[in-house]
Amino acid sequence: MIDAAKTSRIFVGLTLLALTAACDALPKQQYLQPDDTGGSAKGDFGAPQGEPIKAVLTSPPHVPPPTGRNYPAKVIVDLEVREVEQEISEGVRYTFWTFGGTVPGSFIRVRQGDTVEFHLKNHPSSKMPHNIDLHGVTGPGGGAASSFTAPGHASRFTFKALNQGLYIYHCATAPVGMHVANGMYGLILVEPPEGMRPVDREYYVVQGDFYTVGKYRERGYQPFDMQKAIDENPTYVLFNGSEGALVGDRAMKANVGETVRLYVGNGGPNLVSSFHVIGEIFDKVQYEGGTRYQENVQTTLIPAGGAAITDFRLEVPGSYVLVDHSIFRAFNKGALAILKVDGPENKAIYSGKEVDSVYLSEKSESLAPVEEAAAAKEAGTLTQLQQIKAGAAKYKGTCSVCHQDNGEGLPDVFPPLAKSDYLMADKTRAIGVVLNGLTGKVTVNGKTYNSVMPPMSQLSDDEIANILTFVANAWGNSGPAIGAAEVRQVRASTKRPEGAAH
Ligand code: HEC
Ligand SMILES: [Cu+2]
Repeated sequence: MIDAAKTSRIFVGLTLLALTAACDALPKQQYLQPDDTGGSAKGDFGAPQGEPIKAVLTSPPHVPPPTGRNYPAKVIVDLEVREVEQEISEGVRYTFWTFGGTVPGSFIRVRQGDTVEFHLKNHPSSKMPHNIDLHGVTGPGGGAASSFTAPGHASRFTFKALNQGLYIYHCATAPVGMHVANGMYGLILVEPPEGMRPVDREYYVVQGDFYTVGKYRERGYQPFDMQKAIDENPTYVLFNGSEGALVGDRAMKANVGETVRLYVGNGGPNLVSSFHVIGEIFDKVQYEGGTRYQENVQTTLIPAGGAAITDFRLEVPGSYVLVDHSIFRAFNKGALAILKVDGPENKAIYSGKEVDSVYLSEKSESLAPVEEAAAAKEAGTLTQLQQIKAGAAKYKGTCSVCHQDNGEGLPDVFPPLAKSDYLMADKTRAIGVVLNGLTGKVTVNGKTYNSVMPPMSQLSDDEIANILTFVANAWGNSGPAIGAAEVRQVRASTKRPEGAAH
């Protein structure tokens, strides 16, 4: 008796036999079409020529210059692993494990066909052994096995960069997830033999997800949280390893009329990125870091351990916001960066209003006042003026979307905070409004509103204290400072509506 499984096995076998026969009949060249960029079979241009070249490595967001070569060379890459304590968010310290002292690690740029002699050093102050797996390497482990390096040691391995493209590299030492989560990734570009299409500016951005024991923006030193990492529940989702990496004074810059290329990676360890630039359309995207490009793309998906090359021309000045369009990550976990474009307006293309404060929130401004207030609080010297300044920075984009920049609100919809009798009458009640929201009829300065203010309890006690101190002393208001302890007390003694943050 022949059962169904057996029949299908025989069928598959026969089909494979037929296919194999067909393949054998094809001439070899048909495997690689004339316009084929080749893959590994075409990437070997023979032995390295000339003197060995030391690779130029750059820290993010900078990209090394083009190799400018038309022959394969021996390229020496010197990369040092360092474990460093740095800021992940204002006032939040985290121990990053890095390739070259930065997250992402140094950008490496070589040409297809180059022979890369890779030197990996691990700084003597490191606590952990590390290695490197480059996705651009052809060979088991991508270099990982040959590059295991204990603290204070160095290792060396060599590979030929056979495939062109943009590749992630990362540490692959156990526990691998933890090494990657601590920032151990970067990009290596293997240029096509003819070089990249020329553009005016190139930048280097890598997304990563981070897991801390404390909540988002909880201050002080924060250790890595293994359980959150296993649960894929990040505290932060960031471009270039820090909330402040690419905003304010550190925003990327360009001018109207220029073409910009972003080499974008996703280090993971867990999330995939819906990479988007608010206010721009990618003219070209080499999706997945590969050879072909797609045109006119709004959002490109970048897998964990993957990359993309996005090119676009800038027609209109202003601030363009890079986000992960899984949008809570942008507004509540930090996945936001800014490209600041200068130049003349072009009203025929865009009428000229600046990007919404909703998108930029406090990111467009310097967060210096917020940091200053936090430092003063820690030192026990916080003044009302410092709270007002910090609160002003946070009010923008948080409360101003409804109550407006001038505190006047909008007639019949949003009550005013400027000279509000309701606000100024009772500060405990005002704290409660921010924490728990407000619904139903409320009378402000003789006018009745019947609308809904959502709870804003996702803000920290410090943030609420500073915002309310600002609000109570702006636009003609004058009142006492409100302390974080008072906010904490109201948080503990009142109940938030269901679904609000704790
Ligand atoms: C999404 C819109 C929105 C946001 C954002 C918002 N509010 Fe409100 N707020 C309202 C509305 C609507 C009311 C009136 C609610 C009602 O009618 O019951 C209100 C009422 C108030 C009141 C009491 C009435 C008054 O005018 O004095 C205060 C105080 C207040 N908000 C402060 C804030 C502060 C501070 C923030 C930022 C942390 C903020 N709000 C953010 C919409 C908003
Ligand atoms: Cu490592």
